[in-house]
Amino acid sequence: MFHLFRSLVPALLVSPLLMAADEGTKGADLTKSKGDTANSETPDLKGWVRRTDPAMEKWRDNRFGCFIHFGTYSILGGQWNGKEVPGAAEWIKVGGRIPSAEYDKLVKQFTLENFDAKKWAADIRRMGAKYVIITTKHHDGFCLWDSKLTDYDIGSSPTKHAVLKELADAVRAEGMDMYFYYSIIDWHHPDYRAADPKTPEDQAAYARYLEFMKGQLKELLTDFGDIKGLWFDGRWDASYKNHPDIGKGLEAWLRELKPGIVLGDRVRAYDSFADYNSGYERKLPKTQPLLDWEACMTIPENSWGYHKTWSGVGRKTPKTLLEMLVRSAAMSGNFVLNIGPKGDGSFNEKDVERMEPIGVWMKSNGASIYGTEGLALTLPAGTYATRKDDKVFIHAFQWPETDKLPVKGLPGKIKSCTLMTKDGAKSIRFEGETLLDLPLTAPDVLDSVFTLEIEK
Ligand code: H79
Repeated sequence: MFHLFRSLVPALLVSPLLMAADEGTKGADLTKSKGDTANSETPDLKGWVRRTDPAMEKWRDNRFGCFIHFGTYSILGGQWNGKEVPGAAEWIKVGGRIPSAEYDKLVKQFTLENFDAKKWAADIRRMGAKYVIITTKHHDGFCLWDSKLTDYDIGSSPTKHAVLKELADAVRAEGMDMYFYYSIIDWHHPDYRAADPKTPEDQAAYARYLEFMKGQLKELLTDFGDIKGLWFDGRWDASYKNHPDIGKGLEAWLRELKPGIVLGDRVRAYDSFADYNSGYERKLPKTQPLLDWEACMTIPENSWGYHKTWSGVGRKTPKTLLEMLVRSAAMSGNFVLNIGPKGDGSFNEKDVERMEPIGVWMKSNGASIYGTEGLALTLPAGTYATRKDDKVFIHAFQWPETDKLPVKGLPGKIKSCTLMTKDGAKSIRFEGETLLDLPLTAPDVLDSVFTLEIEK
């Protein structure tokens, strides 16, 4: 069923009807967007050098981030003319073949009567995330801040809220780091080109677009306080991908503008990595990559923006999402969970139902995630290991079927072992590398964590 859906959607997108429907996207050939694919799982690091400065160490220590997809598409919630549009809700302009004249009217409906940046930040902090990445501009080109370089922005909407400014301040007030997502693709800007520009006119237009983009990025890094990094998207169009010097030049310019900035490798054109591999979209690596990496994950199968109904494959459970976070930490990577707030500015209850239990777990077990790295042990299925200093954390998503748990390959002898329960950490007996006399049932319905202190 799902595979059928997947093969149908691109077919729908190459329809000549779509091409004819939208005059406003001349330069941006919407059918050409193939999406990003992870760059690695290859031992070829392409000259990548591991950063060890404090900004990058902080990025690593954070381990858990929250992505927010928010824009005028959030008003539609995946529906157009009363019908669910197949595909991701933030792609609805394409999937629903909505003409620009219609789509652009959404700006006037962006009232955000229920937006509260402090509540967003507090809820995200309670989930246990240490950093937030928000879509400042997605492929549709709508800007979530009042940019001097375009009127296709929140400044033209009825809302009083300065969403980015309010959110960046609230996120920092909650002790989290603020990151900005920015799409290189722009379905709205007349100078954007998806195809490799060949004529002098197209080349001049695309050069103007790149300057526009730099101007916008400068606003984003200047007017919103300390922004820790940028998360680029949309590097796959030929105009960008075929000219790796553009990305490299942009990156050098950004590093000069903001020393210490953390940049995912989507700023580059697949030819090499920036600070980390950000290509793991809706998937995790199979084995631990050799370089820093981050996975980003949706709750529905494939929608980042708010989706009212989503009749495709169901939404992931808190346990599935938490297991992805733990598996990421166990492979020394970061995990970013996406939420899609509603057009009125309130959170989607379906997202909150997942954020809350993850937050409860993180509150008791955060030490087994933050600042940890992966550790390759021989463990039963559904069991993973992270480590920090002299502590090893064993995560049991699947509770052992006997009262013993063998833990093979520890870096030293076990000095002590505890198991986190509702009444706090309980001491666990062990012999050599085997944990003994385990309770009959898992103390935590999501992930029960053993903390092993290892002799140095
Ligand atoms: O912002 C999120 C996505 O919208 C963006 N990257 C993440 C972080 C992204 N852009 N493109 N892609 C992901 C991959 C392309 C998917 C597509 Fe489709 C398949 C475009 C057309 C067919 C999914 C299904 C989106 C629309 C229909």
